[in-house]
Amino acid sequence: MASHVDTNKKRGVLIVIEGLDRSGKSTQAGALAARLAQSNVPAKLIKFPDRTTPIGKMIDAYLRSQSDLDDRAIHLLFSANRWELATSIERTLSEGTTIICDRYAFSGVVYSVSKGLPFSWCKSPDIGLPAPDLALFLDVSPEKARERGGYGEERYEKEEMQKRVRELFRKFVVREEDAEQRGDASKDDVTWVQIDAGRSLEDVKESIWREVQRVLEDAPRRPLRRLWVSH
Ligand code: DGP
Repeated sequence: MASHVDTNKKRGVLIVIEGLDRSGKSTQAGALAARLAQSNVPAKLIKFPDRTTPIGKMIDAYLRSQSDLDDRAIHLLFSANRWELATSIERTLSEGTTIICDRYAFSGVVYSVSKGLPFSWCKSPDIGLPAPDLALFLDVSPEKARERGGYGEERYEKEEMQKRVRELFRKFVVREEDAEQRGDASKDDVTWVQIDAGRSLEDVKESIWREVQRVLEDAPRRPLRRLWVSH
């Protein structure tokens, strides 16, 4: 972590919100940012992919099917887009500001594995990123997503793809819970919470807030970890 940091200051907490398209991720991320502000917790909302950077613009063109790229090449671009912001994420956290991150490396893995790339290959470029203190998986059924107006026009917004993505997100959650129960030292050390995002906006907000209050209490006492690095 950066050397200019005031060591008496409590660090911010890295909260990642993951989920399918139409799960309400971005709405909930915004609502959480507002609630943190009301509670006088300094917080910043970020989103991946960040389509404003040069790499982000290539990703945007790919997602809108304006360009075609090899599956591995686009995977690496999504990862590079996260690495572009890694230093600024660390600095922000060390200055005491909490970050709410709309999608992260787990999206990176599940969307590419859904296309047939190997799981461990997909994880490798993101190894060492700042690890979230809490990862929330907003789970919504394809039926619910359809009720909400279905998917949009972008490349991955197809029901078959979304079903595979959902199963893979669930595997992240279950694998970590199993490892926790076995006391497996090689576990990822990411605290996953699955949230039923098929409920009302208010109910989902309350569930998220409960989890966030807990992590705001606990996480600043321990150093920020690195993603998928054995500790
Ligand atoms: P969003 O802006 O949250 O709607 O995300 C755009 C799309 O990109 C969405 O279908 C999910 C997908 N996506 C997000 N992150 C990644 C990633 O790291 N890798 C891949 N392959 N897809 C991603």
